[in-house]
Amino acid sequence: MKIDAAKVIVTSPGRNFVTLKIMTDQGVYGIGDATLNGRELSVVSYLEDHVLPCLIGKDPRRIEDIWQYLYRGAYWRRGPVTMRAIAAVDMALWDIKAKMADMPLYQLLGGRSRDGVMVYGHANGADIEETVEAVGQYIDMGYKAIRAQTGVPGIKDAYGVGRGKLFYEPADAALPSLTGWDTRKALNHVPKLFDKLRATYGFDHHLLHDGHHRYTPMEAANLGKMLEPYQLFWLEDCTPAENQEAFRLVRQHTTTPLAVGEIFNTIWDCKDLIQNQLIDYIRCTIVGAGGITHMRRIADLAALYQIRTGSHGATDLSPVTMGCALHFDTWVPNFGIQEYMRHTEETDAVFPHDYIFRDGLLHCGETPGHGVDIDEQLAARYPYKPAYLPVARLEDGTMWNW
Ligand code: GCO
Ligand code: MG
Repeated sequence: MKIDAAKVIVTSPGRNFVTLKIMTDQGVYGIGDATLNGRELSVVSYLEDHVLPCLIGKDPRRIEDIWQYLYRGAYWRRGPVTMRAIAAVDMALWDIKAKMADMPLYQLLGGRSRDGVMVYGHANGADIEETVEAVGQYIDMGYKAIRAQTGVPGIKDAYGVGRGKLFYEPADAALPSLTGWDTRKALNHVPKLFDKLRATYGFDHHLLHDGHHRYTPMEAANLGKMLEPYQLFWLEDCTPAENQEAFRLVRQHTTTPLAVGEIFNTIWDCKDLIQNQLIDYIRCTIVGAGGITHMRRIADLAALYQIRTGSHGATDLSPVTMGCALHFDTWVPNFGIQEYMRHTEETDAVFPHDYIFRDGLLHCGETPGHGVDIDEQLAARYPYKPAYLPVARLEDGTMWNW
């Protein structure tokens, strides 16, 4: 069996997606996601110019060997572009293998560990009142877990405030738009949101919050402490993780569970945080961290320390990644939670899929493969549109972490 053709499809049904399709001489094909929000075309080039020529003629059943070939063989290891390209190939090859086995992907991974996948949705609002209302809507829809973000008085476009009720799409302009940040104001305001949420809805639902890399370690520790009475499921990306020792400082001061990993690319980014038990949830995802093959290694390492998974699932991860993630989540023993930001109807139409939301859980389907396809004709109707993530500056103009 041989890979006889492969192509990269760029489409923008409301937002940009980069998709890899690998074809074989036996007529079976596989689909992978290679989307890197705001830097999409770099992965297109990496795949088209440097990966696809090496794939033609290879046996698609040798998933592990192809992974190692692309990782070790590049010499230049790791990084978001390389690892997304590898992830896309890996997803497509697992799709092919599962189709050939005539099984849904989770069966090949080891079978079902749970009935469905607990997801969290994004509730946000311009102020506390709006966010409280948005959380109520998710509760009414059956969600068991909800991430809550709110606008902060005095901060221009604080992180996490979307434009629609169910959708939050930060990559919103042809050049990066300017947002503001002020830690003092946020620290004054965020605990009030959770106070109000618990007073309104009680403690039956899981609540989450994303710090989006904005706080210094000591500020993050302070926030974690202030949030303790509200029993969060997790506080996410409370401080940047380049210096992983930063999490030790946060950890020493708070029992609020910590989650990190959406911008990590390999197990090496996770290793020290996991082995030193500085986090509770590892949030890498299939597209960001080298595909299913590599995510299994990360999850297994985390399991040794009772750390659970919490896959990133923002709208910039295409339905292809969501499909793969749900098969992974259905199998992985140390599953924690899956982020679920709904895609628009246009996106869902371009990527026909068999996963469904029911009673607060997402369920992967039983179609052989990962269960997500691409409608190429429809995709062609939505050409690429440059779209950047925002940048953030402090009040005095200093650049900050968006
Ligand atoms: C999340 C994330 C996203 C990112 C986005 C960037 O937790 O969902 O922080 O909203 O900002 O994926 O492309
Ligand atoms: Mg996040």
